[in-house]
Amino acid sequence: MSFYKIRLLTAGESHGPALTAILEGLPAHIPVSREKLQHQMRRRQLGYGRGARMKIETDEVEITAGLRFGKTLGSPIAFNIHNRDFQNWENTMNIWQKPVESKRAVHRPRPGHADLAGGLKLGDKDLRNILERASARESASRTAAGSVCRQLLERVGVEIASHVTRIGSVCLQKRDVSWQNIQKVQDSEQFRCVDPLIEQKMIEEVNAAIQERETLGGEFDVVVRNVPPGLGSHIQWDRKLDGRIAQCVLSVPAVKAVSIGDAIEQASSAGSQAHDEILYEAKRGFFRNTNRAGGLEGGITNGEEIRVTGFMKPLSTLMKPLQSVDVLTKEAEEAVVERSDVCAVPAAAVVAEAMMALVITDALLEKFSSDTLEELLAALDYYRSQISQY
Ligand code: EPS
Repeated sequence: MSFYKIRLLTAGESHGPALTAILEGLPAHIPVSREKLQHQMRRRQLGYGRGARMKIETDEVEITAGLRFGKTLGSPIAFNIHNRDFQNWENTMNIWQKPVESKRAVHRPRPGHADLAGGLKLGDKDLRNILERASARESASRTAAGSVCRQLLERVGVEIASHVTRIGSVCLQKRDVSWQNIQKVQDSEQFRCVDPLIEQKMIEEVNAAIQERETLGGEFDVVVRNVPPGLGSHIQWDRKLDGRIAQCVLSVPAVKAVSIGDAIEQASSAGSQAHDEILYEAKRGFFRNTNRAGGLEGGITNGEEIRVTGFMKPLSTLMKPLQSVDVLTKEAEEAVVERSDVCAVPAAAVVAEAMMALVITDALLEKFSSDTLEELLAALDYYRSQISQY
C-alpha cells in the first residue's frame, strides 16, 4: 500500500553525504515557510536521551525543486539534507572508492536491528551495507516532506500535535489530554509530556538507563484536529484510512504497534461502553461527547479529532550488547556497539506527526483532487456548506 494522490521517495545512508526526498502530487500555489520547515526539523532533533550525533547535525533543509518565490509549483519538490557527520565517515561511506582498510565494517548483528535480516536478504557480510539505510536518520527526510504537507493542511484549518505518554515504566495515567494542554508542550525540549512531575520521572528513568547502559522505548499520542468528515473510504480494504494511518505510523523506526482511539481498552469493554453516542444540535450539527473511536469509523473520518498511539520498542543499539554471532566466523560474539541514542520517543512522535501530515494530505486530495490550492479551498467550502445542510 502506498499513497494515492501524492508520492514520496527518500534516499540516503545515515553517514553518507546527504539525505534526499522527492515529494510529488501537491497542488500549486501553497505558500511554504522555510522557518516552519526548519522548526519541524529542529523538533525532531530534540528529546532527552538523544546521542552525540544530534550535536553534530543541524538538519538544514535545502529545497532544489518544486518551489518558486516560496510557493509550490505543482511540480515534484526535492529536499536535500546534508549529513555533517559525513566528514568523519568519508572513507567508510565513500561513494566511489573502497578504503584499503575498513575499520568500520560490521560483522556482529544487533538483535532487533535490520542487520542480520538484511544481511541474509542481500548476502552481504559487511552489515553496514544494511544498517546505514535502516537507520532512523532517514526519518529526517520524511519530516521535511511532511512539514510541507502540514503547511497545506494549516491552510484548510487542520492542525497536528503529539505528546509523549510513556518512557519505559513511567507512564501518564490520564490519556484524554485536551488539545490545549498538548499544545503547551509542543516546543518543549525534553519529552513533550503534559505532566511536569511525570516528565521529571521520565528524565530519571533515562538517567538510570544511561547508568545501566540500557535503552528505552515508550508511547506517544498524535492528535489531528479539524479534519473534515468523509476522508478515507469504507468501500475497499486498501482505501480504509485507519489502515493507511496504521501503516504510516508503523513505518516510523522502532514503532512496533499502533492503536487508534481507545482501541486497547475497547477490546475488553462491552459495546455500550466502547462507542460514541451520536447527538445533534441545530447550531453544531452532529457531534459526540466522547471520542473513543479516535476520529475514524468504518475507515472514514467522522469529524472528531484523530487520535493515534504509537508504541516504540527500546532502541536496539545497546551499550551493553546482547548475544550475537559473527557472520564471518560463525563464533558466538557480543553484538556490535555503535554510538546511538538511549531514548528517541519524542523524535519518533515528531516523525509520526509528519507521517500523519502526509497521509491526511493524501486522503484530502483523494476526496478533493485539485491542481491548485485555490481549487482545493473552493471544493472544501462547497463540501462544508453541503455538510451544514445535511
Ligand atoms: C541511529 C543511530 C544514531 C542516531 C540515529 C539513528 O546515529 P549514530 O549512529 O550516527 O550516532 O542518532 O538518528 C539520527 C542520526 C537522526 O538524525 O535521528 C540508528 O541506528 O537508527
